[in-house]
Amino acid sequence: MPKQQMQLENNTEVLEKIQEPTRYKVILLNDDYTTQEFVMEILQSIFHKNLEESLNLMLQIHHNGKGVCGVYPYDIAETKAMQVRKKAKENEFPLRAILEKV
Ligand code: TYC
Repeated sequence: MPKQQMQLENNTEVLEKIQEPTRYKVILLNDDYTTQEFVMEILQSIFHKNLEESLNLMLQIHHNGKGVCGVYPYDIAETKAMQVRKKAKENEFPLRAILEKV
């Protein structure tokens, strides 16, 4: 194999090895039944937003239909989405959380 080509392949290999793991957006979807207070409580307790951030994000979701609550490695994103679903179920709200690849 010509030296240049080998060099190129080696660099490609190195570049692949140092890629950061894919991260995932946790997205909350709007609905007509979950209360605004409950969504704010979710944003504060699970996504560590302060009062102002949680109000702004909740209103953004309310008006635009969906909103990004945070970006995390897969396991953390999935855990947070599950925590949202569990709390929503316990409180009998239809609030939905989905993941989307960054
Ligand atoms: N639209 C809801 C209401 O007016 C509030 C809401 C906001 C629900 C964000 C879900 O992800 C959501 N009660």
